Amino acid sequence: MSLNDLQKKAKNGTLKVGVVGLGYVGLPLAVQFGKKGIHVTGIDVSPEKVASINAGENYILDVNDDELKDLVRKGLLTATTDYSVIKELDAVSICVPTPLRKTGDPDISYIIAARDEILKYSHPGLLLVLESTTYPGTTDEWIVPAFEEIGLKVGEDVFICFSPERVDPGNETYQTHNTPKVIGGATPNCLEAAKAVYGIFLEKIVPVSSTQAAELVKLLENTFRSINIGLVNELAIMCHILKVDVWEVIDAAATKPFGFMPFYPGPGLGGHCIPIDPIYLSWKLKTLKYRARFIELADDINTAMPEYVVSRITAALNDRSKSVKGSKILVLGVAYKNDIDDVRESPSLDIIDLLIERGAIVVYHDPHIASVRTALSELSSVPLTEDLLKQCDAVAICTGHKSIDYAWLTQHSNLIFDARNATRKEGKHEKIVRL
Ligand code: SAJ
Repeated sequence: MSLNDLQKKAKNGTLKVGVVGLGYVGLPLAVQFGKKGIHVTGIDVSPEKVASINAGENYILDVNDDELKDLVRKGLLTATTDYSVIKELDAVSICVPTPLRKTGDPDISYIIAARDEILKYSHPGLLLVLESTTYPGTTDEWIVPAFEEIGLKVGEDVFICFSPERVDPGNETYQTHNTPKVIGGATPNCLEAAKAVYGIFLEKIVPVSSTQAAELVKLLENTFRSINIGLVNELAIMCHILKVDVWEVIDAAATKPFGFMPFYPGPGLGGHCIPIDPIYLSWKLKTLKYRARFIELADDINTAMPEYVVSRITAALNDRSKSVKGSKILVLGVAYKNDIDDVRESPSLDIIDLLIERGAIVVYHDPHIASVRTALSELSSVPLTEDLLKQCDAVAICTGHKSIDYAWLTQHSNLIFDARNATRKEGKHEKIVRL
């Protein structure tokens, strides 16, 4: 099938699309195609995910339960663990994880595994779009040559692109269909193929000149966040030394209507994007004999924040003639950011272990997370009651969930270390020490 045929199928709605990886990126993407009347097959290694989808049961926050049920009922959305369906598909998007290895190096094994399965069932006319965040060169070095090697000419027989996912879980304003989508093609024809297919549901496509540019766009977006968060985390440390309120300083700076964007200090960097994506970039440059110093410095500062927060909690207890050792400390909030139920890379988990190492009796409460496993403990969320607060020598606010009543918390706590300025409405208070 030629580019022209693919474009025609995209136009007349007879296109058949596949999405590999049915997580917080892949499932919303699949649903967007289905909602436009395109038959979409989800492919995942998890039989549980596949069974859930085929039963019309949703498991992703940003997907509407009834929409998914309706698409499955109409036969527009099906799921399978069997990659051979790709023989029947015109386009496939890869939305698999790209974590770091224990060594701190990029782990693109999920991309390679998906690629190898897709290769088995590839055919002329197939469009392949990699969405997983990865270092510049991944598509050109690991995907394109593999298809050329089996005799499929990229840009003529098959079309290969990179298009970074820009899913912000829980964001009610910007979702998959109305977030501008950057796309870079291995060749101009590849880009045209992806524009035709993604243009079915996307409001805005941002074409760039290469797959490397598209890969780098995403890394810039998240490195920008990591470095600015590192800056304000170091500002918090400097403000403490200067005895200035860092939260007041940032809020006042944020009144500048141009040339400034507020970021806020915290207990460290969590999530599966911001702590990881910049390292993909610095690792790639290291292989090219360049040291990305900004990225490394921000990573040093951000990863040292849990230790810094524990040192501040220790000092606050000490000022009240208490030691961490033997103190009962409530960690309030273990999710990696406010009002979500995700603990991946959460700095709260490091803070729990650092306090345990110093002999504290640690409990946690998080309305969104029933239980957590850290390196040193397995804990369940305890009910947040007046009694509990009375028994705790300190409360460490590590995530500022909106559902908590911070006035009530202040009233009944002995000491609060607030790493998120969640108690801002309480103003200066003898029980509250802030980052
Ligand atoms: N954080 C701070 N201070 C800040 C902002 C964030 O300490 O000023 C911390 C958060 O508490 C969290 C970590 O950084 O632990 C990451 O927070 P995030 O707001 O960047 O949220 P993420 O990790 O969910 O990032 C995602 C990213 N989306 C994609 O990669 C597609 C990111 O690009 C988005 O900008 C971000 O959501 C968003 O804006 O919510």
